[in-house]
Amino acid sequence: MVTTFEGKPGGRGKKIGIVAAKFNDFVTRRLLDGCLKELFKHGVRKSDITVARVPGSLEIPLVALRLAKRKNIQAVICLGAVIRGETLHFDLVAEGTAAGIAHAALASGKPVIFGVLATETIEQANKRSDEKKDNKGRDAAVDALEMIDLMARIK
Ligand code: INI
Repeated sequence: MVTTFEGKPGGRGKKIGIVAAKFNDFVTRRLLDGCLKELFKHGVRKSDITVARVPGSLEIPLVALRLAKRKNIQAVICLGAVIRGETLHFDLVAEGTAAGIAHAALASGKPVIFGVLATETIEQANKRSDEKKDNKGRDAAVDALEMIDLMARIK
């Protein structure tokens, strides 16, 4: 028999940290909004959510790890928007952020969810942070709840 583990995204009693970059705030505030609404929809209480705003995506990993190490936080959601400009900076920021967030998950042993957009254009970033349709912040909220449940099932 195959043993299969799968998490379900229940929000009741869940304690969540969110780290959201202020860089490209016109995108990240919509990601944060979508994320919060989705958490509330799943039954997460306002008082069980801690939000930290950081200057840019590269600052996300350090703060995500700090939050993930807190006893009263079960998962951290990272929100940012890296939009390609004319420089090499895009690759440095996008790759550094992704690697740092993965490190925060492994170093803390808790789910640290990658809700950072890396897009070629502003239009693509707008599309993936839409209030009504696609919203990566909303997806990240569901992923966090699902991962908390999955980790609890795999002892
Ligand atoms: N930070 C972002 O979140 N998105 C970007 O697109 C971006 N670009 O392109 O430069 C960006 N840079 C700032 C960076 O994350 C740090 O805040 C900064 O380098 C200070 O450490």
